[in-house]
Formats: sequence, C-alpha cells, structure tokens
Amino acid sequence: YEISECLVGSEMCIRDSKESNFRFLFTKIFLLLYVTDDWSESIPLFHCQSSIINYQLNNAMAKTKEQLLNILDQFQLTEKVVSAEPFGNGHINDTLKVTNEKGEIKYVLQRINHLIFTNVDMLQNNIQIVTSHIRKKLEEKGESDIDRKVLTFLPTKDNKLYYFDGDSYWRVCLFIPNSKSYEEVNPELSYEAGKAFGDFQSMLADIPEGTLGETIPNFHNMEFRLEQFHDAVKSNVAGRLDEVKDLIEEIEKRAEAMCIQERLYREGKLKKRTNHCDTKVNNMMFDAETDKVLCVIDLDTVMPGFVLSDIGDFIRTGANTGAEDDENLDNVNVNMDIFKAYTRGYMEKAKSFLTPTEIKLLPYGGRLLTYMQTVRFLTDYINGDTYYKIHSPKHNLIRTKAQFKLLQSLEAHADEMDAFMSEWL
Ligand code: ADP
Ligand code: GN1
Ligand code: MG
Repeated sequence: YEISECLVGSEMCIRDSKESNFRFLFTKIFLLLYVTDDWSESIPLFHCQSSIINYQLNNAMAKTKEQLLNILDQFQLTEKVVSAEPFGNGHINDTLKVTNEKGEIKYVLQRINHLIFTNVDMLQNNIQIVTSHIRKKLEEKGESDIDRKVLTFLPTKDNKLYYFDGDSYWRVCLFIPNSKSYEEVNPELSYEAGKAFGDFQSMLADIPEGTLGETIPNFHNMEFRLEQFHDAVKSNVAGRLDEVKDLIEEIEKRAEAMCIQERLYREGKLKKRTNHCDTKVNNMMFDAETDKVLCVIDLDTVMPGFVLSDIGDFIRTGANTGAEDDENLDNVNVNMDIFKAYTRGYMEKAKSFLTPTEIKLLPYGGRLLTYMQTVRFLTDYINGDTYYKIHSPKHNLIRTKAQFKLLQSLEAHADEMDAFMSEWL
C-alpha cells in the first residue's frame, strides 16, 4: 500500500491511498514518534516488521482531532470541549470520552457502526423512546439526580438525533459523573445488577407493541444465527474450516436443543418483551462512591425479543471466572455465587411479570446466550472476521474457544442452577 496519511491512536492507522478505508498493521511495528504538543500534529516515523493485514479498521481515531472537534461542534453542547479520546472496549461502535478545558470528561461521543446498524434513524429513534420513557418513570417515582440515572442524548444544532459527516454517523450523550463500570463483578455487585436489569425490563414493559423497531432483525433468534453459521460453513470464504471442524461438530450436537424459545413462541407458549439484549457486565454504570447501580447504558439493541437474553448475557459475561477471550481455558468457568446473586436480584424485580415457563428457563438462558455467542464468534471467524473488531488475527477463534469452555461449565452446573430456581416455582 502506498501510504497517504498516517495517524496514531490506540492502533497505528494507515490509509490505503487507493481506497478510503483505513487498514492497520497488526504485527510488530517499531514506532518512532516525533511528539509535538498536539498529538495529531505529531510526526510518526515507523519501521514495519511484518505483513500488512487486510482488514478494515473501523476506528474513530482514524479521524484527526480537528475533525472530531468539528463533529462535536455540530451538537448542542453547553461546554467548550477540547479533546475526544478512545473509551470503553466495545466490539461494534467506537466510543470516545470528550473533555473540557479543565480536563473534566463531559460527554461521550460515539461513532455508530452503520454497517451493522443499517437503519440509524430507527436506532436513534428507539433510543430516544427508551430514554424518555425511563426518564418519565423516574420522574413519576419522584427520583432525584435523574441525569445520572438515564442517558441523555444531545440533539444536533439542527435538532436531529445524530450527525452524518459524509462517511460516519455520530451521537453524543452526557457523561455520567462520579460513575464507573466494571469488567468483573463480585456477588454483591451482581445482585445490584440483577435488580437493575429487572427494573429496566419492568420500566419498559408498557411500551406498546410495535413502538420499537428491531435495530438488528432477528438479533437473538437462535434459528437465524444457526442459518448464518451454516451459510458461513458452506461458503468457507476464508478457507478456515479444517481448523474448526471439532467446534462445528460441538455446535451441531446442541443446535436443536438451543432453539427452544423459537419453538415455544410458534406454539404460543412464549411471548416477546422489550429487552436490553446486550446485558454485558460493563453496560451498567455504578455510583463511584456507593457502588449502587445508577444507569443502564449501551441501548442500541433494546428491542422486542425473548426474555432469556437479559439474564443470559449477564451470566455469560459477569459469571465467567475468566475473560470473554481468555486464552487460558482453565480460567474460564461459571461462578455459581454470581449466578445466584444476579438471579436473586433479577427475580426480585421481574418475578411479578415473568411466566412460570420463563422462570423455569432462566438457567437455560445462560447456556443459550453463551452458545449463541460461540456460534456468532465462530461464524465471524469462518467468514474472515467481518463483524466484530479483532485485536489479533485469531481473536475470533480464541473468543469462540473461551465461550465454548464456558458453555461446558454451564452445562456441568445445569442441575444445580435448575434446583436454585425452585424457590420461585
Ligand atoms: P461500547 O460497549 O459499544 O464501546 P458503551 O456505550 O457501552 O459502548 O460505552 C463504553 C464504556 O464507556 C462503558 O462501559 C462505560 O464505562 C463508558 N460510558 C459509556 N457511556 C457513558 C456515560 N454516559 N457516562 C459515563 N461513562 C460512560
Ligand atoms: C457486541 O458492542 P458490544 O461489545 O457491546 C455485540 C453483542 C455481543 C458482544 C460480545 C450489536 O457488543 O451482541 O454479545 O459484542 N453487539 C452487537 O461481546 O452485535
Ligand atoms: Mg458497552
């Protein structure tokens, strides 16, 4: 590639002069940086040791600081802002923290991945409905400090919910001060998280059917995810099948048993509800002092679906003793205390609206969402890594193996989990 522009962010970004994409060097880069006061003016001099990998870098840092400030200037901000820097570690959108002249973080700027959320209008409209619905509920309850308990998105100067700069879609929300999110939790925090996600579902339960769109159609539909997986296996575009034969077999063995929700729905025995659909442990802000939950965040996938999603994804992330992409599989197991604490908190808030069928299925939800994630990571690996951001060439395979190990651990604890539910049946 002929290099036409070079920026330094969390990764080294190199623009391919023939296309508008940024691509990045993933192997050893010896970077020599002539640093000036303003990083975007710095002159990077580098020596590349190895090959250039050919995948797209969807990274907001591929914008210069000046461009980012110009994007921010399109919104109705009340503070003068001076910088926007990477924040969080999501696999889809790009998140940046925005600071004012005093160095205080005031806003969160996000670039929406519109290759995945193809209907940005629907996406931002959904989020607007959800946040104003929650705000109203909190006001009715007489809550104080509401700006820290629900996300507040800022309109653009022409009163739109997002800004399109010609190639990307951007949104801005208020940064929640004195808050923190966790990548790992203990049972006490899990109990709080369970209550918060139960509350979240219950606050949204009266949004009339048809109000919220499906921002990603069939998002947590297991039958659909298996179809995508089968298509990937059939096409084998990246030539990676041989390497994953055993995993494919394990997925196939469980396929039928993992589609219970879709079958029950067809039989009229399960209904759809408004779910968060991304209840990862870090999608919740806690008060930095009291460790009480303030606010549920990352609202892109709030949509109608099956109820197990919101217990399942927390168990998959919060009750895993290892990381989602742990290379040491001995680290990966289910932590039963966290499962129990989350379930107890969630049931406190949700038992009034859950049906006995749903309650009985809750432990299955942990297995289902872990299985679904195994299938989704493996599908992406087989497809040549087109969906999730990856940080190394085998990242999706590493993730797949870690998720599968967690699934095996959840299977080994299935009876114990089912027995735990008897209290509510
Ligand atoms: P993603 O997971 O897609 O990167 P999130 O919306 O979950 O994006 O944000 C990433 C991280 O940024 C969160 O885990 C949280 O720590 C922090 N964060 C996001 N929004 C806010 C906010 N409004 N106030 C404070 N911190 C936030
Ligand atoms: C993605 O963006 P993030 O990291 O919150 C994904 C989730 C997966 C998760 C796996 C829109 O969430 O569904 O469970 O990665 N979001 C989308 O970590 O696909
Ligand atoms: Mg997130």
